Amino acid sequence: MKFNIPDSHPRARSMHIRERLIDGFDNGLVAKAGLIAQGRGECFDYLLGEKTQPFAEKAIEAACAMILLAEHPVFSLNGNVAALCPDDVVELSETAQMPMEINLFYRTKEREDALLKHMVEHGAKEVLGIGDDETVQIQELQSERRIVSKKGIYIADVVFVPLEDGDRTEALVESGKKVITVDLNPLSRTPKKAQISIIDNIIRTVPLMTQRIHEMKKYSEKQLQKIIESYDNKKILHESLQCIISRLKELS
Ligand code: PTJ
Repeated sequence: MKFNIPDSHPRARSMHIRERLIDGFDNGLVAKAGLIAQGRGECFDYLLGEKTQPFAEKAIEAACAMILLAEHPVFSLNGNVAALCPDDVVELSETAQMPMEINLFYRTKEREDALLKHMVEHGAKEVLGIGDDETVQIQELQSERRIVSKKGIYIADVVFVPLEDGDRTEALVESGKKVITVDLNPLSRTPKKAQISIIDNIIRTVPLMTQRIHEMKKYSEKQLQKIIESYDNKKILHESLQCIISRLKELS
């Protein structure tokens, strides 16, 4: 059932975003746990002021440099991200020449089929990890996320894994890959394990990354390298927590 959210509602934007997840769940894209994950994310977004903060901008710049320097960057896509911003995902994947691969924690054939259909409807030309695409298993991992594409995550040197669980991030890092994540919760295990953690809402991050990739394509390899070398993920996580602390102080 569709509910009318008046534009005058002070939380209209957030509620419209929430509706995308609910529609995604009704259409078989989003896992039940995905609705819970969104609620958790919303809470941290409140604390972060619902805007892209300077520490997230720095992480976005480093992430774009890493993707531009990568030989095989891959965008690992789950149900929440596909439901929240499919057009932006397709645009980023094309701009960065970073193929997308569907990789689900709550993996079912029905969800895979629904996600493939959804992404194709939103302009995706190729989606790895499902259908006829050949897959293999990552040894370090127990969950359903261990099944990866031979043309995608398996050979990737850089994997972009927004809204991820800590185990797989750890497994990917252990297998020698560089991991970039997006997570609103700086206390979560994933941002602690990833090499680059963008503490921001995926809805805001993906279009910003496309914009930065366009700009940074003009940079030399040396410039991109320098950006990565001067990036410190621990400092970024520290700054994000400081931001939450000062906002709470201000609000109280
Ligand atoms: O589609 P599947 O089967 O692969 O499952 C996807 C979910 C998200 C359900 C699964 O990966 C999961 O359970 O994830 P977690 O462990 O709940 O972690 C999700 C993280 O994403 C949490 O730390 C949330 O705070 C964060 N998050 C939620 N919504 C957003 C977000 N981060 C950025 N932008 C959001 N919109």
